[in-house]
Order: sequence, then structure tokens, then C-alpha cells
Amino acid sequence: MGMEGIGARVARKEDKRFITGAGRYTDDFVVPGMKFAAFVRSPHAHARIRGIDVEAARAMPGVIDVLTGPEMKTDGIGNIICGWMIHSKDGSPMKMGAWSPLATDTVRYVGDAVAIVVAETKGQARDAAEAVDVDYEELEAVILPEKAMDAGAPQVHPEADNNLIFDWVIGDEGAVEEAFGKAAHRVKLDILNNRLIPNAIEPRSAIGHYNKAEDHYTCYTTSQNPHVARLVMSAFYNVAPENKLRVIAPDVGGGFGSKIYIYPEEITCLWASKKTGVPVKWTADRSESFLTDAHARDHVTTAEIALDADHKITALRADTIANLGAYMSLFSSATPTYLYATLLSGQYEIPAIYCNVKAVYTHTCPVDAYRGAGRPEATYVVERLVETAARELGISPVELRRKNFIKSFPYQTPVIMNYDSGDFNALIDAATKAIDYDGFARRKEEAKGRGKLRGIGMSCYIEACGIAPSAAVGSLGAGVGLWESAEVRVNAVGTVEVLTGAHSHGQGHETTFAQLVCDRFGLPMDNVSIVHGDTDKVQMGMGTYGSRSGPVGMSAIVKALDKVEAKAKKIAAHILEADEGDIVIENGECKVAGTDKTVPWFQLALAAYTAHNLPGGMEPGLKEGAFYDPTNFTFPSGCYICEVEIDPDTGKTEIVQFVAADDFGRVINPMIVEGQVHGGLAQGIGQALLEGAAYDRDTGQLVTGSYMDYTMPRADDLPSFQVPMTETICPGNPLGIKGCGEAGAIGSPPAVINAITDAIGNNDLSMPATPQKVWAALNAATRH
Ligand code: MCN
Repeated sequence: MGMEGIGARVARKEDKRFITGAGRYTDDFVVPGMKFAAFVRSPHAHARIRGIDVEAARAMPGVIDVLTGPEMKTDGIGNIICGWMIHSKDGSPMKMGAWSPLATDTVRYVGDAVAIVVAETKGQARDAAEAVDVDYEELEAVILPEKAMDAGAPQVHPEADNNLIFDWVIGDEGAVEEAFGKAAHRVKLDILNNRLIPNAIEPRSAIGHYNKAEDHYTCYTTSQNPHVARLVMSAFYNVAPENKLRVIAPDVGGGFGSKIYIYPEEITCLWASKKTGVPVKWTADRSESFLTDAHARDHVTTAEIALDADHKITALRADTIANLGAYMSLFSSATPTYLYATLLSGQYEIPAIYCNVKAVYTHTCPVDAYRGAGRPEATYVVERLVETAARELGISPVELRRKNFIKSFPYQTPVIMNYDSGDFNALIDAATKAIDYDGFARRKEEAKGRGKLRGIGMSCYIEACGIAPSAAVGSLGAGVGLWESAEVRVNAVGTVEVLTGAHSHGQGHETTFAQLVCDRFGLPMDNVSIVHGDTDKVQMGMGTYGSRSGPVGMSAIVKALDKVEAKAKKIAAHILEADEGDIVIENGECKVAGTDKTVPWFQLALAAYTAHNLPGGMEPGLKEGAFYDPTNFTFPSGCYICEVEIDPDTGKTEIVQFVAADDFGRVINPMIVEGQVHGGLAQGIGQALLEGAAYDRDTGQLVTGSYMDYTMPRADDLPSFQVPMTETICPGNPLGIKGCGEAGAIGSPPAVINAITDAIGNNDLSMPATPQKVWAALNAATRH
């Protein structure tokens, strides 16, 4: 490795502009003649729209137009769709209710968009939005997922009887029944995975710009995947043909999954721009973000494991109700199925697994993937069960895990996944050593002397990311392929631009992707630029989510670099009159190995473009592209241990130690990877201790609609993390890497809850473990 190559702790190039306030986010863009939009949103969870009177609003100062759903339908704008088809166990397709970007006759959650107002200023647009008179007939709403299928429950969509979207199963029910029949021990838990609200620092924003002269649309938007946005908006929503639509996702201030989806607002801004003849900008305020950014998790599960007399796990079964909210968002169906139930084997040899997932509609904000997406839910089920089993059997959680670990790879689970690599004993060794697991009893005793209850909890996660061979996901119902593309352009002076279909919105791609080029050609970092986020610059791409940009996006870059290197060597061999096989490229020079014959990189690049002296028949230029389709998921794994102290008088939890030992295969930039883990841990610990979306059960009003009610983790809620790493090379991609972007959020919640329940001696505790809940659980345990 060079100073800036693979494995180097290169400081993030992009941070200079971010920390000096020079980042350019969607709301920073000013298009000449641009006006401002505000959305009229439903104040009701469920209501019929009897009529919309826009005349008073239209007459207000500065108002250019007020547009509604029926007009949108007249113009042929399509409904928003879910892109992953799931079939129920009876073979019937999932029941997708219609989601018009602007509601036409019914509103289905508080915040559902009803009309758009376009005005000279943002303030005028908002004032006029208040003046739009919507005549609602309020209807009864269903809010809780466990009530959604009740007889007589209010119906969210006519397409879905009893609000059931699908009733999906995976695994071998018979084998599981048999194993439970023979079990020496059974451990059962009712598990709630709390609903979360993503909180990217930058709120969602969009500018729709229709250029009449060219009959062309441009959309600036806070997207994690601008090409997918363009594809979906043209192929399904009829906004504009693909060749007449440019989507630009500039700097994006965090997404965490919530900016994967194509929301009503960007579609509506594009349509409204053509209708009004002006570019239209909308930026969410924080209240709108709380109400309308796709929410996350929200599972109600009963799960059980069977063990034999030797404490080997013989079967696992889970019944889950997944709340998808009022409409099916883009990947909402994949999250509680193929991203969840396929990970229920965890790190363990479990011969029989069966899972049933019932996805339901409720009158709440749509729910979709958010950091981890399905895998935190699976890990929570498995790791709460395993820790509980150890307690009930009276054995060490470490020993129970070691006994059941998968030890040889590849390993085929009973639920589709084929784990390619890992070393779970190495991870548990690293984590227990870092936290001094054996010294816990002493620390607990010492804490007791200070009046504190000390507990320790573990979670051994495995996740599947870098998803996945396009043919495989296609056969499971995905509407898109999951390859990635790259183009490496060596300019005539030797600087390099890498065009990627991945999108960086906090992950440091401008640095890590450049490291691949520095490593390959020995060029300085400043000579390499990463280009992304613009459908007019990058031909096609699938964007960033599912920790795929490393394993999939970088692999495409590696393939393109291979081609560039091969051509560069041919040119160098020709110039240096040497054999192509003897050429090495390093330190910015092409050399004949073992001699002092060299041609500097910039001169080689120039030679490629002047084309005065190229090998016979060679095309001029030095630019190559590649598509990379993964051969499998990658399987990062880890062992997380959390140590807490609880104040028995207040129920307040303090995390006193947290070790996250991870295996991400080869690491390109350890500093960035550690940062990714830290961020994920903050989100996972936030879920475990603090965050939880709450709707009023009758009215469907979002009770946690601001930072006064929805508690985000802050620096003083988090300890200083220890993040040791082990390495098993991923055999499936050329770099041997596994994704790291979601691990922290996947592994941490069960570690925290296992630690708290250990401290208080009561296993009956749900997330978020607020001081009030912990105090109540502690006192319930003490009373028994
Ligand atoms: N990397 C590395 N070595 C590895 C694996 C990854 O150096 N073995 C580097 C990659 O080159 C990249 C970063 O680590 O710079 C993350 O890579 P990867 O795990 O492939 O994840 P993605 O780049 O695909 O990012 C997506 C992931 C997800 S799914 C969520 S959600 C998430 C996350 O990244 N959202 C984030 N991290 C985030 N970080 C920020 N700041 N903001 C978000 O919205």
C-alpha cells in the first residue's frame, strides 16, 4: 500500500468543502426564474376528500398556481409503486393500493399530500397552502399493526382485504415442527421492533425545472440513486421520457435509506414546473420530514428457538407482523421479507427455520428501508433469543454462542443465504478481550458499591449486503438489477476522473474510490476526481444503499481500472520498446521492470490522446467502462458487547463500555470504516435507548413530530467506542471487501437490551429502553 492507496487512513477529501460550508445541496441551487412550492397536507389519518376549493388560495399575493390530484391524473401522471414483487404463501401477488402523488379522493395518513401551491416566495406559498379549503369527511383510522387485520378494522385500501398486503413464508415448516417436538428446551419471546424516523441533517428537497424550448426536464433532488429516480419517474410515473429528464443529486446531507425512494414531492415539482412554466423548488421543513420521510422497522414478532439437551439450537420460528404504513414505498416489500427472514440463521448452525411475515397497511406514514433494513430486525430476534436461552439454561452466553457458531464456509442456511466467509470465534475473541469480559463480575461488584446496577450484553450479528446477483434478485421479485457501473477516464494530462453509479451522501466515496486509483497507478490523491450524482454525466447506476458501494461500486471501478491498466501497459511497451508483460505501473510512472527505462504517467496519457505513436490498430484515448454484477451478497459479521450501569432510582442507563468487533473483509480506508461503524452504532443505540415514533392510537396524529418528542442520541449519550477488526477476505469480489455502512445499526440494539435486562434482572423490556421503562421493569422484577 502507498500513502494514499488501499488500506491507508486517508483523511476525507470531501470534508474540506463540508466543514467550510462550501457543500452544495439541492436547496443551495438557484435556477433563473425559480419559484417556491408548499404542499397542502392532510391533517387527518383517514378521510374522504369531498372537494378542494383553491380559489381563495389562488387569489393570495404572489401565488402562481394551486394544483391538485385530479389535475395530475388528467395529465396522466402515474401512481407511485413498490418495486419488489412479493407473493403470499397461496401464490397470490401482494396487494398494492393506489398511491397518487397528490391524493385524489382519500387521504390515508397525516401528512398525505393533497395539493401543491407555487408562489413567488416560500412564505407566500405556505400562507396560500393554509388557505386551500379541503372538505374532508373524517373516517375511522387503524394505527396499530396488530389491530390492522382485526375483523371490522378500518380499511386502508380497497385492494387489500383486512389490510393484509401479503402473507409470506420462508423455510420448512414441517422440519421446524418436528424439531420443536423433540426439543429439550424452548425459548420464546414477544418482540417489538420500534418504529423509527430517519433524521438526515439535510431535509428532503427538490427543484423541478421544465425547459419549454428544449422540451426537457431537470430535477435537482436529495436522492441516494438519481438514475433509479430517472428510470422510475419516466418508466412508471410518466413524468417525462428518460432522454428528456436529467436528475441531479448533488451533495446530499445524509440519507440512511430515507432518500432511496421517489417521493410525491419531486414528481409533483417536475409536473408543476411544466404546468406553471416556472422552475419549482420545495424543501421540507423539519415537521414535514417527521411526517413524511419514510419511517422504519415497526415489527411485531413472536419468535422461538428449540435446543437439544446438548444446548445445540435445532430450530427457529418467527411470526412477524410488519407495518408498511399507508402506502407501499419503493422497497417496502423487500425489507421485511428477503432482507429480514433470510438472516434468521444469524451466526449459528440452525438446521430448521420457518418464518411467516404478514405485511399490513395502517393509516401511518409509509415504512421502508432504513440503515440495516430488515437485518437489524433479524439480528434483534436471534440475539435476544440466544441471550435469553443462555440465561434460562444457566450457561455463559459466550459458550452457548461458541457451541452453535457456524465454523466452516461456504455455509448454506435453510433460508436462502449462502455465507461465503467469516470467523465468528475470532470476533468473539477480539470483543471479549477488548472489553475484559472475564473482569465483568468484579466491575459489577464495584458498581454495586456505588449503588449502580451493572449489566453486560452481547450480540453476534451477520448481515448480507452488497446485494446481489441481478438474476438472483430478479427471481425473488426485484424490479431492477443490482449491478453497478464505472468509467475511468484518464485525461490527456494524466489526471483521472472516475464516474460511478454509486452516490456518496456521507460515506466518503470521493476518498475511498480515489484510493483505488492512487493504489493502482501511484498517482497523488489530488490528481483523481470522483464524479457521481448526475444522470447527464454518469451513464447509468443503481445508487447507494445496502452497503453496496464498496463491494459492488468499487468492484466496477476495479474492472474498469483493469482495462485502463492493460491498455496503458500496451502503450508503454510500445513507447519503451519492451514486452508488455515487463511493464509495471507505480509511483506515477510506467517502467520496464528491472531497468531504468520509464515513461511518466502524464506522458503516457498524452501519447494516448495525441495518437502519434500508438501500437498499430489501437484506438486513441485512455478511457474504459465496466459493469459489475455481484456473484453473491457479502457477509460482514461482528461481535458487539455493551456494558451498562443503571441508576436504580431513575432507571437511567449509562453505556460505560461498548466494543464493536467487526469483519469487513479487506478494509480500504480504516478511518472511514471506523467512522461508518461509529455512525451506525449511534443509530442502533438511539433505537435501543431513545428513539421511537409514536402515533396517537385513535386519531393517527404523530405524537413524536419534533425533536422535543422524538429523542435523537447525542454525543453525551454515547461512550467512546472500541472498534477492533478481524479480517476474512470476501471471496466474491476482486477487492475481497464486505460492506460496512450498516453494521453498527444492525449489531448494537440487542447488545444494549441484553445488557440492560442483565443489569435489572428482568427480560421483559422493549425498545426504546427509556428511563421510565427501565425503572418500571426493574421495580416489576424486584416485586416478584
Ligand atoms: N469501505 C472500506 N472498506 C470496506 C468497506 C467499505 O473502506 N471493507 C468504505 C467504502 O469505500 C465507503 C464506505 O466505507 O467509502 C462505506 O461503504 P459501504 O459499506 O459499501 O456502504 P455504501 O457506501 O454503499 O453506503 C451505504 C451505507 C448505508 S446502506 C447507509 S443506510 C448509510 C451508510 O452507508 N447511510 C449513511 N453510511 C452513512 N453515512 C453517512 N454519513 N450518511 C448516510 O446517509
